[in-house]
Amino acid sequence: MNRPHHPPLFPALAGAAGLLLPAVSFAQDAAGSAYQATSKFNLQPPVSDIANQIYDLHTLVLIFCAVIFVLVFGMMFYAIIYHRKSAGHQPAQFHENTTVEIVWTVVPFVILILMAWPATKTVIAMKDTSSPDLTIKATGYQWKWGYDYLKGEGDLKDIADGIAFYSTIATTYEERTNVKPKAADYLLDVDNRLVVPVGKKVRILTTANDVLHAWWVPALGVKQDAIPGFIRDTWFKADTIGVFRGVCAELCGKEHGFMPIVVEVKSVEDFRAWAAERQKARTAGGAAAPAAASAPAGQAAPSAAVPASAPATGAAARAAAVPARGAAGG
Ligand SMILES: [Cu+2]
Repeated sequence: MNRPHHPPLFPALAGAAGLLLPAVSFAQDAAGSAYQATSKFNLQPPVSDIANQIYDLHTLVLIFCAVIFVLVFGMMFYAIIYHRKSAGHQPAQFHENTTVEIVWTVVPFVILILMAWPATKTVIAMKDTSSPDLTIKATGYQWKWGYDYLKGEGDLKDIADGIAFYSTIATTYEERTNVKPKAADYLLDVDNRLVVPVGKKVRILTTANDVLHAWWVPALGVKQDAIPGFIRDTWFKADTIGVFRGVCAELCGKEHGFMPIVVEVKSVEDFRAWAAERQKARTAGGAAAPAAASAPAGQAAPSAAVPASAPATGAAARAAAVPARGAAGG
């Protein structure tokens, strides 16, 4: 595993859970991907510093819970079995016992501090969206995501500025209803992936067009509500090239389960090439936008309808992206 940050806090435990997988399982783009290569009983392998911290916090707190569980239940069953009334034991009295009261106040307090200290550090780091290399707005719609690459700040601010598209589930209705066999990334595949560069700080602004949604990609350690009329932000810096999947994490209506998120992390050079290609298509498609918006029927129809309520510039930019959607989605 390519892990530029510190190793897992408890490698033996993580290893036992089957998490120390070879790097190849993270680099692969094809069916399966990292999402399915992982243990069903643990978190996804983290691919960002924040996700690493979240992983370690999870492990740390789980160990606290396990130790407390064993001690409390061990004590309880020991008392029930060996100090039972039928064996002739009288109950001990602890009323007004200052020592006991101090101990059962101080011990939980210390445990809480031991958990809160690292958790607070991580939460503060999660909220630090300053100095990004790239800024992307993610808008939640019932039921898809819209992405606008913004002219934010940093190295890459001009590269992708103005690129905008919808990202709609690629799983077909036939797959959902068992008419056709289910694809490998069932319910976790989209027509247009969010493409980002590796090792760069990507700031995601979240908002929504209708109801609450939430943009959640576990492997990147990102989860942020998308709220109509408000802008929230979050960030990630992907450690490895690959494809990472998430879902909308806020119950948002009947197709809440059908608006996945797919982030494709490319090398910086590949990202530049991708952005240049998109920019070319955008400028070339500008004049033809109205025709393109009305052309695709069937599956593409909802996206053609949505821009009516979106800002005019965004609508035009997305309309230009529609032909690419049609070609990719088939
Ligand atoms: Cu949603």
